[in-house]
Amino acid sequence: MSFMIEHEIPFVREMMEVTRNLWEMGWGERNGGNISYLLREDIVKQHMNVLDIKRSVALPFPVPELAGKYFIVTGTGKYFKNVVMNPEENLGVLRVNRDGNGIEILWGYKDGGLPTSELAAHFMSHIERLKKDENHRVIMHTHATNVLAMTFVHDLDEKKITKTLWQMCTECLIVFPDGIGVIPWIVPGTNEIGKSTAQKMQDFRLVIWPQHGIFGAGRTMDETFGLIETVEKAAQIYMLISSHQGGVQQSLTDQELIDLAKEFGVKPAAGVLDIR
Ligand code: 2HA
Ligand code: ZN
Repeated sequence: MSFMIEHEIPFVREMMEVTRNLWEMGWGERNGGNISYLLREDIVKQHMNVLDIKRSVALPFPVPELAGKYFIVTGTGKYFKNVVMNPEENLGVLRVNRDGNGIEILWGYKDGGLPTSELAAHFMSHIERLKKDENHRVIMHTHATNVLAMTFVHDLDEKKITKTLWQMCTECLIVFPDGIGVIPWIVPGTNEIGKSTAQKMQDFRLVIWPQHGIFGAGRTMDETFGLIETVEKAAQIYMLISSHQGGVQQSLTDQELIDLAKEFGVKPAAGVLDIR
């Protein structure tokens, strides 16, 4: 336990905290969910010897755009619940090699483990988000309960789902004015789901995987968690009102959403407010 309290590497501590929070929200059952966090080289060097490569592993998908970049990533098959008790087994720090066709593990995955099975989706999404925002850092995947439930009962058209979510809580439009992307159902852990997710990340910081969960992207752990938390809250309201006997009596109008956007200086994604 003292290890947990005394842990001194700030980015390890951030991962410990966020995995615990995701688990406590009930969105990270068993080994569900995964996180990757792009680290600054100078900060990694303050805490570990980056010349000491513990293991090198080939990547089945080349990512030359990420060559030389450092990440801390949750381990494949590992439980969010357990990260806080044993970060060195459940997390790993790695660097993408010079050719971008493999990773060099520098710390963690102590029992011989490997990074998340969704590494393709994470790395490909980082590439797309970095093109949009040089300060982008975090990709987070979790099995947010009501988002998942909503994908069974709501139209999966991304403009329609965005509009419904904006209508569920007044502040949703301000938090994610760009809206939310939705991919088709695809087998998880594949390069195909990685490519499809990353393609959506060109336009969105949030991507729904139907009947599975959600991906979020952001500059910090708090921002990324907050994005997902806001969508999940909206999805929860949707699920509550959808099953309510009295039905919906009133909702946010398009004019109210437009007024909101104007007041807060955000630009709502095109084509969403036109939906009737
Ligand atoms: O890590 O969530 O999508 C387990 C998963 C795969
Ligand atoms: Zn998943």
